[in-house]
Amino acid sequence: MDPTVVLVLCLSCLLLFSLWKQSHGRGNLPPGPTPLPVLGNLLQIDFKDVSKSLTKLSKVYGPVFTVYLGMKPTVVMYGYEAVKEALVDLGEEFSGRKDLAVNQKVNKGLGVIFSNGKTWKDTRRFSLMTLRNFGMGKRSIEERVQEEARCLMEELRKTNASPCDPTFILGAAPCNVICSVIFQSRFEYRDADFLKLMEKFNENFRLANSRSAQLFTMFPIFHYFLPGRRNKASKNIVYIKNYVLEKVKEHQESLDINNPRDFIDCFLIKMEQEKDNPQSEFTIDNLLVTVIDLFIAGTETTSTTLRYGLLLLLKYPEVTAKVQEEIERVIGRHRSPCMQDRSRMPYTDAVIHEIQRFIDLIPNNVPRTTTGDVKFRNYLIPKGTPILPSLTSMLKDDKEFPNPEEFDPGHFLDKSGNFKKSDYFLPFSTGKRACVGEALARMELFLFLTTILQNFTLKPHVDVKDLDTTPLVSGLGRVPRSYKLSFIPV
Ligand code: LZ1
Repeated sequence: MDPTVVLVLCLSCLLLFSLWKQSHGRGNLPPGPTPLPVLGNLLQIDFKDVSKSLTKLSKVYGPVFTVYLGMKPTVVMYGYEAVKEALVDLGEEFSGRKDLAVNQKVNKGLGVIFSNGKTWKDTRRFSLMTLRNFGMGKRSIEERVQEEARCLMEELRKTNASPCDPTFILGAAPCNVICSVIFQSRFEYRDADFLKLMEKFNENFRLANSRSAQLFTMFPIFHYFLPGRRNKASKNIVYIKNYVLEKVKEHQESLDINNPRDFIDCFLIKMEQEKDNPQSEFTIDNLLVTVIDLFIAGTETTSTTLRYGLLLLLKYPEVTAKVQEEIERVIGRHRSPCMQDRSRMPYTDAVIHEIQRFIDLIPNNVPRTTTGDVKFRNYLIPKGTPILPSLTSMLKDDKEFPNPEEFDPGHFLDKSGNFKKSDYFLPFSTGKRACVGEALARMELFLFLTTILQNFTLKPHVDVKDLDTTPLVSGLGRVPRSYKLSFIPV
């Protein structure tokens, strides 16, 4: 048969099949724009800013709607009520994780970010406990962050007040905190192993956050045509796994069950305790994936928030001056900031909340799925349906935060200048999948930013009005445009 005829026949079948699948809408899904065959609602979504497109759609279809990203329906929760009802009130039903296509081969369902079911539950509980400082030995997590903050300050001093792009150094500090928590000790910023490790993670982040990665997520079939990028990402993970495995072996040789030094020691002790349980989730394989997950979650996110935060502090020097005044008054110049200081620093606390609210780092959450068929409001959402709980919809809510597109620490202050909490402040999401690293991230943001502002004045290199604080939006996360600044010693 003529190959053209075969092709046309195949395409027609595919089209009919996708039409059939859509019209036989499994379950009773929420309303939404009519999907095209194969493409779904692709034409209604701007991939430079998915969350803005979802905002527009929510104005037409309400707080719960369905969009077809490709052939598959995804249910969007938009606004505080819908997100809370799903992620908290129906926490268990909405606690599934949708595997990002890039990861399937690599993590084999292990770890804490992309796992599900019992593996996820046991690994999550263990990671939360360990990161909360239960059993991580003598050195607290706070001390580790303070140590890193001091090294960061020394490194910034070495720039001699000359203009620099802060991306590398603000990436190295959070990465090193994770190293300190996992491997016991931090690295020198020029350490070859450390640089190699960072480079591998950075490259994978770029691959995962790219436009083509989003395309792959929607149309996994493209993987078979364009395997190059995925292989590159897998290679990087293999390198990291081998590195971590070497470290694990060193830890096994020097392990003292009564004195765990770090996350790996705690995990090895847990393995030992559960060695007679054939169902135990605590295996070397799971340790390797969990460690990688802590790096994935803990490095780029905190680093981007710090870099975006400094850009905002450059843009609003009057805000920065007030923070510095508060630091001077509460901490002074001669000791390192500590977490106890935060409760006496409402303005600084408000500024950090406002940075996180304004930048809206992960606008559509990390995609979830339903763990079973769920009745939600008047709809029936089938098991395994991808769910996007919009974090933008809460962080940019115009009743909770008047003028939500403006950077204004007043969003978190009452009339007398006390810190004002908001239920809508959920940059770490909420419910059973809420960020495991929230406490650690907030500690780093507070200690790093106060240490920097205690020791340096920030000087921009263009006119303040030319600093562009709108994001370069891409896939999962929002990234600021690049900029230069000088750190002038106080
Ligand atoms: C995550 C992040 C990024 C991707 C997946 C999980 N947790 C940041 N925190």
